[in-house]
Amino acid sequence: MMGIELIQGDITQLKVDAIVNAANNAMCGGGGVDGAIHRAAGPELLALCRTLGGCQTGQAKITPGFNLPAKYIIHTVGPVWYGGGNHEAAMLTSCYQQSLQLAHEHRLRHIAFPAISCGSYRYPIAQAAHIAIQTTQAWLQQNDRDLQVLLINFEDKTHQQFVAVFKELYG
Ligand code: AR6
Repeated sequence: MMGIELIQGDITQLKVDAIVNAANNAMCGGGGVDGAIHRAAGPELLALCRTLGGCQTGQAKITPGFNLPAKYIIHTVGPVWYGGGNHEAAMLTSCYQQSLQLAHEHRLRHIAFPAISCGSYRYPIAQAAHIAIQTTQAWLQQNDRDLQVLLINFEDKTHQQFVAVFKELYG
């Protein structure tokens, strides 16, 4: 499938144009992938994030990558899963679209997403995988056929769930 690759690994190690961070509204760091990115990027990241006024759920903001191998970090805030009746799907879709749009505006060619909302925010993995894959696919087709997108999962189990959804969608 055009421009999308599913891999297992640690997003902080990737030498891509941008990695996406599953941040929170305050943008002041946290646990999970957010904590790992802040540790690897170094304290300058937190100092800059504190000046950005936070980030609304479904929105995205870009910063340099500081000490990371990646040039930029695109911070997006996924929805907390409250059962699905609270606009969770629309907000998760928006996270992917806004992050891809920012990458496009900065003329980036290669970006990587973690499984946004799939940890502390409890989004069901298979449903999140559908949104990640279908939203990215549709966005690339309509807006930027040269952008390469990695969907990276830290844990093998969630990676396998993403692979299963990809096969279900595209064979
Ligand atoms: N590389 C790739 N994926 C990772 C890594 C890594 N180094 N570390 C964890 N993951 P989470 P959320 C996976 O909880 O659900 C934070 O405290 C992890 O296995 O990081 O959007 C923020 O500050 C899971 O599949 O993000 C927010 O408060 C996925 O990344 C809140 O958690 C997302 O899990 C955001 O929750």
